[in-house]
Amino acid sequence: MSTYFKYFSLLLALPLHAQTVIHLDQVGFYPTAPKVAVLVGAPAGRFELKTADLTKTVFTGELGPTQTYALAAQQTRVADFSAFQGTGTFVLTVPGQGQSAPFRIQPNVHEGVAKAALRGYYYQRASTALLPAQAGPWARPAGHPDTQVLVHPSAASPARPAGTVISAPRGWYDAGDYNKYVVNSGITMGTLFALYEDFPAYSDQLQLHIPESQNRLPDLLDEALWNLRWLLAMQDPHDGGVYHKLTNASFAGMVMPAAAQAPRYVVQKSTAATLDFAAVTAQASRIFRKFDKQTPGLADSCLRASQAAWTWAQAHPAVLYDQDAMNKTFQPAIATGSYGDRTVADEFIWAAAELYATTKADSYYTAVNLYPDAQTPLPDWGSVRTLAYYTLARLGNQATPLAQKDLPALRTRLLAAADQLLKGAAASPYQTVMGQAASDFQWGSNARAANQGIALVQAYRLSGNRRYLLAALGNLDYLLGRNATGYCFVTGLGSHSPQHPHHRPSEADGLAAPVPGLLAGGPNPGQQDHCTYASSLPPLSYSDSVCSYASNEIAINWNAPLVYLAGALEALQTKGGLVKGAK
Ligand code: 9MR
Ligand code: 9MR
Repeated sequence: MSTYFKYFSLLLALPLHAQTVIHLDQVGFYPTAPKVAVLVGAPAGRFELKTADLTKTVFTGELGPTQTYALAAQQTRVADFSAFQGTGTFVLTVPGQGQSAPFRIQPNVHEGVAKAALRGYYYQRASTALLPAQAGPWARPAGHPDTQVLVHPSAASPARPAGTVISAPRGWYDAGDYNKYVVNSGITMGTLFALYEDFPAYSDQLQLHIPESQNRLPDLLDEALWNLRWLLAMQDPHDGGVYHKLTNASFAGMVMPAAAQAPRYVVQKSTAATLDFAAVTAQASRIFRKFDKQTPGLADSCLRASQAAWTWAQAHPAVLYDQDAMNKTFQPAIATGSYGDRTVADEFIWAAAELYATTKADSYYTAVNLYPDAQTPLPDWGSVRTLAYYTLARLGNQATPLAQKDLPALRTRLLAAADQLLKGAAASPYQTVMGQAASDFQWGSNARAANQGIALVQAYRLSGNRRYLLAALGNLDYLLGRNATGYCFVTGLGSHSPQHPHHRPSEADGLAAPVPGLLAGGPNPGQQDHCTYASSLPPLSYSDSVCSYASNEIAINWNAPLVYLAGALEALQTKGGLVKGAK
């Protein structure tokens, strides 16, 4: 098709009023939860909620006063239909402005989001074919067996000189690329395991329709096990240290996994990777302990691996991963993602806390200063301290007396952090915690929104105060469409979602629809990819193009907090009054 013709037919395909004028959670709403949509540039007037066939108006209201969202240079108005508590499929119409695509109001409305986002990991599996029975049209041959991985010269040790062949199959591809990074796997697994531990009953019943669905392990743990088995192979059994990543020397082309056959290496061990490994394997040990019959010996081997990693890290407390420096000394040069964390005090805190929670040995609790200052940084791949706090807070009276002494202060700290997030949110143009500060918009901003949501869920769990839960829901609404771009940022969900993520399989598989259940990185004014963007304003700096790895890649550490947030809201919907007297 000529470009001109493509453009012309696109114009014809556009409805008179583009749907994205009405920015709302395109998946839907819980019956007794707040329900708002945001309109950009609309005059004062009425809005109507109609049945999907447009025959019946079930609710009418007045648009709110105009507000200025300075960061996006938008004039906004809110359509608030919280008072409507019926269930079904509806559209929101604003006479003269347009109408939304159909969305649902019902209990369990975000169940499909939690499941799709978890199934996203299945599609990221390395070393296995995806079969049509589970993967549908996205079935594909196996790629990256990773049974013949070379020890890179940077990783050489007496027992494993450069060129030694090791086997480290399975795991999830990190993102749009095909490499496997321990640091980023750390926060990813930590977040998924946190969902499991915070909401075990909910997690146990999740059916994901993955190859292991018929076995006697919860599907969430089956999926996590795919990555855990790989992680365990990233530890050098001779000394307990953990390789920073398993990678190609440079990024593969935009090809399917099976076509990407360049040599694979494990590179230098690092303190950050080793501590993240220690934290995750400690978590895994206590979670899989319950499933000793299904996974014999796993809990024990995870704990041994964790302790060996911890010992290595204590002996090597500052081995940072500096790819540029490494490339000056060793060949081949490595050009893939670096995850080069420069401070590991937080990784020490996280590993110590997880080992403490698993063993209840006070020696781990006192091994490092768990509370070095008053901060509660929002988790990301390079900042994992607050993951420790979530774990310690969860222990409650399961903690030893030593740790229990600190729990009141920890509770105060986590609530204060959540209060900080809440500030100004309710009165803001989009009524969301996310997006009030320009600093919210960085590489992977959507994960920031989801991690804010987790912080708010944690505060709700500690206080029972519904305000926190509603703000967490607001951030989920943000991710699903109530944001300045009007995109539902999860592939395959909603009515206006990313079509061209920077994701090799989605680009190379010849299907129009991208692989489903993947969260795009989101608005990022850094625009490090130098692609074409419609705007450089922080909340609008998003480009749904395969070129845009800085705003439109997907990544395992971004999907995980989405899984947590959607899962937690589903698990809490009746307790938090999102659904009252559910039928
Ligand atoms: O595809 C790569 C993506 O996974 C990374 O996040 C990104 C930043 O490290 O880099 C991408 O690879 C690009 C490379 O950095 C520069 N040349 C173009 C590559 C993408 O097509
Ligand atoms: O998420 C990472 C982001 O914080 C960094 O700024 C960016 C550049 O180093 O890299 C991101 O991680 C990418 C990784 O390096 C390679 N796989 C894709 C990841 C997501 O873009």
